[in-house]
Amino acid sequence: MSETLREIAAAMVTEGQGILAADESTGTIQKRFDQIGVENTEENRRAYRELLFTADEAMRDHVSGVILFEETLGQSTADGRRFADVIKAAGAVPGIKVDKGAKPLAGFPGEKITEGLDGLRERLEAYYGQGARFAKWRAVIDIADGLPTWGAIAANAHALARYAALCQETGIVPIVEPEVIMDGPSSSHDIDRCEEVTRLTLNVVFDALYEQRVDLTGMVLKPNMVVPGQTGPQVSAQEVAERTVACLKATVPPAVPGIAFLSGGQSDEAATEHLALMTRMGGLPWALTFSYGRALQQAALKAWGGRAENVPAAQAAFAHRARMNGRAALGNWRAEDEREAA
Ligand code: 5MM
Repeated sequence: MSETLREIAAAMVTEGQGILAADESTGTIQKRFDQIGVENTEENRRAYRELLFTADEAMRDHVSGVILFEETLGQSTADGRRFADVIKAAGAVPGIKVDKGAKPLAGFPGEKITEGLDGLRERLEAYYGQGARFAKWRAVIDIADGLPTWGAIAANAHALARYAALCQETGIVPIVEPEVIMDGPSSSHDIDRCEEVTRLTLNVVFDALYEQRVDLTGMVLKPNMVVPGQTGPQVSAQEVAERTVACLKATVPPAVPGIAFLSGGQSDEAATEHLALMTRMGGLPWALTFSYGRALQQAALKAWGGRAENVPAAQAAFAHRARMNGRAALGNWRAEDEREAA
């Protein structure tokens, strides 16, 4: 029996579990490897991803899905097991980043458009054949003086909606990720500005999804939280949680089964605490969980440092963050839990 979009989406937001965003493109993983002095070779990328996907406790108990980069979907463990099969065996859903990255938007200085729609139908069919059951497309919305413009938001929303419709046609659940950036070139904005831009962006995105006939019950939203810019005036974790939930309630239809947040450059612990405070509020129409890249991987990358003998320590660091975020998704996380041995 083939899985329906609703079944896949429900599995992606299984209670107490979340999504590992391991879909760094070759350029982004370069930046991560530079921080730990590891050469960005295909074999090092493969070995690092193997470390994550074979971390038993984290994968089995706390990870509902993994977003892969195209190269990674075609890779295997050192002993020859395809990564998509390893992820499935752990009870998680394999997914694939299908956008081709954010490029300068013609006519809109300082703004970007995410590309990758040409040939997407054929690529999705091939990814399905390789085992992917969900996909991800990220739109980048920067805040700066006079930005974003409505034109750039609308162009990105249209692309997100066209991508989502193509995914659903192929039996693949789209993760729709409109990211209002907190750590871009100009990051001194306050939380009010982030809230205003996030609300506008989500409204325009859901309009576009409706226009393109996307089935909201067969998708997952991956938004930013409502936070101040990295160098802007900071606020309490409780305020971030309350304003994020208020913003989502005002913009995200209850038909959407789940919301899986990106971490966006927040510290590991802040990303966990914000999620815990939101889930603890309760009474929300959608499941809330994480789809973190940096906030799940930073500690593991550092512990690994590119050395085979550090794999157990790196897997323990990943398991710790996955456990903390799993608890946060249930609303059970407490700050003192962070002291548990990794
Ligand atoms: C893991 O990073 C993803 C890939 O980024 P590039 O396409 O720029 O290489 C990224 O899309 C990620 O899935 C989201 O931004 C969420 O990651 P964070 O680190 O913000 O939680």
